[in-house]
Amino acid sequence: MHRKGTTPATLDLFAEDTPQPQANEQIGPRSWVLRGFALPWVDRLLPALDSVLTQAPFRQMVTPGGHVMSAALSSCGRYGWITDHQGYAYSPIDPQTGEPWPALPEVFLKLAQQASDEAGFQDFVPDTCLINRYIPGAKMSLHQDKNERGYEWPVVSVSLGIPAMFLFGGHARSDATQRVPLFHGDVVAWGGEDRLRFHGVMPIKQAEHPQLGEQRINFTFRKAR
Ligand code: MD3
Ligand code: FE
Repeated sequence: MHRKGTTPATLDLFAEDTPQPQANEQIGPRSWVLRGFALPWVDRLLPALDSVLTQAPFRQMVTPGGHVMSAALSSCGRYGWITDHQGYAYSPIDPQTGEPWPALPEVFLKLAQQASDEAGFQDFVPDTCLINRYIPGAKMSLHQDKNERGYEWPVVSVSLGIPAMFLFGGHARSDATQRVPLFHGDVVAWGGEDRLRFHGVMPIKQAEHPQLGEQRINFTFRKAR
């Protein structure tokens, strides 16, 4: 390996042992995958997540149609996303504890803001973070995020743990979907004309992550109100 001394014939910027900054991947006009963006944050995210889950444990919720969601959910921030036989809603109170949701940890907020800046959405101040936990076999059917009061703010999603195949559709449920693999540390941010695109998560394949074990955890930051 040519490191010092004479002038190299070719720069070794792309040597195998040189970690490459990963290019942001554009998956829609205003939708970006920021590969590995959350990796430097993980060691601060996990203790904050533990604290949130102590106050608001994961639970499985029922959809208005009477189906039990395969992902287990919790929330933090001023509002939490809930579903029951009555419908989907944002609530300032966790119905399971009768208490307000845990505050949005500072490290969650800072990560969401840095990621939204990177994707071209300035001044995003989320007031809710939905936390989804997938075990192998769990999925999320194609849907739109439309329980928020307005759609002028982006959505930022952080993937941790075992991989998922994300489905990115169009504005009609029947539109073709792109499949986007999401790995530990990847962040997806989308807004503007892409804000109401259909999306979902294919059934999670069995795998084990060294830090998180047999699970995938996703944070979804939104402005509900
Ligand atoms: C939409 N959760 O909770 S959003 C949800 O992996 C939800 O748990 C997903 O959808 C999950 O409502 C993460 C990921 C996402 C990524 C890119 C999109 C949704 C998108 C682009 C356009 C529209
Ligand atoms: Fe969604």
